[in-house]
Amino acid sequence: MSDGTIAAIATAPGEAGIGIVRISGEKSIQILKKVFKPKKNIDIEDIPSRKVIYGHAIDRNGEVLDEVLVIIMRGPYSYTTEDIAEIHCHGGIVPVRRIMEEVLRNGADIAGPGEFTKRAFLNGRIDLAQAEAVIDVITSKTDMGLDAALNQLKGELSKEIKGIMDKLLSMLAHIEASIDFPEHDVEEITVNRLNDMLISAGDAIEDLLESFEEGKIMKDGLSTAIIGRPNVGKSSLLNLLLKENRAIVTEIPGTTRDIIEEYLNVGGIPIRLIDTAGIRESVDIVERLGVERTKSAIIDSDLVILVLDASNKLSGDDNDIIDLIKSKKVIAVLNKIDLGLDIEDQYLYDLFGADNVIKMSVKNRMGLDKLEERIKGLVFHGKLNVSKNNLVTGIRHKRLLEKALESIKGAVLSIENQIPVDLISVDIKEAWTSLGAITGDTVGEDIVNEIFSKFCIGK
Ligand SMILES: Nc1nc2c(ncn2[C@@H]2O[C@H](COP(=O)(O)OP(=O)(O)OP(=O)(O)O)[C@@H](O)[C@H]2O)c(=O)[nH]1
Ligand SMILES: [Mg+2]
Repeated sequence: MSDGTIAAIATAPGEAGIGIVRISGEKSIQILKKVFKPKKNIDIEDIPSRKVIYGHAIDRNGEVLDEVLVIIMRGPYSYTTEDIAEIHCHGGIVPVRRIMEEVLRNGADIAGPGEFTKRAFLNGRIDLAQAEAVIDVITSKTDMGLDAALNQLKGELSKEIKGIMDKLLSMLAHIEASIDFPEHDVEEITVNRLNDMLISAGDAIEDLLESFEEGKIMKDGLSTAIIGRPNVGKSSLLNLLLKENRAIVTEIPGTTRDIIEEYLNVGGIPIRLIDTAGIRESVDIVERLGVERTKSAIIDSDLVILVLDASNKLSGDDNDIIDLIKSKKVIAVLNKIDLGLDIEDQYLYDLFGADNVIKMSVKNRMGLDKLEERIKGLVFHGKLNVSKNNLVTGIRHKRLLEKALESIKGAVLSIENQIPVDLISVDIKEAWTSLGAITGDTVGEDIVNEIFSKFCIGK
């Protein structure tokens, strides 16, 4: 059990319909008694769990701070498994702050980031993968990302991981038995059986690992950078894809100075679309910094849309940019085709593949369908495997799965080399420990703290 009673403003700062101050811990109801005066003459101790009560938040002199609704959720049937009290007031910065101050004055400590969820984990209500899913739900940028996070929150990923862990444990039990009864026959059977079980556990882990590429895109969107030299129509293309005038477009080269980022959905694929500053040698300091950001955006991107001016020959700047994106997945858009075709299109077909070169006129909305089709085609070979239940979306989970797989492969190799079975158990135990770090069974306090430090306050 965690100690102390914590409080936080659980809603985002700003003006809104309601704001919520949340209190969790032993003293929650005691503190509520001090800061809440119900309209009806009822004892706060008698308020049933999860019933909404109307009244006023008050300070120590009985002065009204705001008109509020209050809910008590008694442990263990609450988010943290502790007694929780929530005060719902008007959603302005001042009312929420006033009530929070009064709650702190009456003995609550300010909650750290994610401390409510951390308590839910430490008190055993959810495991670590589920706790991590909470932050993924809150920060989800796409519908698919939210669905994957909700699935993980339900415990589906944990169930699968725990299934593999149980298999590993039963292997360890087999090995124990073979050590206790070391007759030759027992050993033979155990080794064969062990080998099969290890391969099946390895396959299950590989399946999960394979889902990561997809899972990451679902969660973060396919990171797509629109790049090119100034004035070729990058921002115009962003606006066309978004169907709104998000970015400033002018005929002056060097219009976009900073990264512009928006989420959109292309044929079911979540995309994080990034418009960048046109790349060229420049003496302007602001423009030069913009170009630096463009270069980092290229490095971080999953896909690059290179925009070129179809009505002119490739310039030195174009060729420099082509050099920059050699190792990337690229779609080349030959824009301004309404002004004619003078660019070396054959050379570009050879360079990027004919399928990846698309002639467009953003001005006349020509070629958009083809571009969208191509984006779809490049991702998961055009078909999304959304039916799959468990997607691995977190890099922490991916690394641990890789580690577990490595240990299992080590064990299989040891069997092949006829290494004594009790030594093989070391690898199996390691695999079990790596998987356990996903669910939180085998994870240290420092890692737990690091995970929750990324949460927002009040969750
Ligand atoms: N004729 C023609 N003009 C276009 C087309 N697409 C964009 N333009 C024009 O090209 C100019 C530059 O467009 P932007 O979208 O601002 O170009 P950009 O690549 O973002 O430029 P920077 O931000 O300076 O790097 C504007 O005047 C657009 O109207 C097109 O398909 N045909
Ligand atoms: Mg621009």
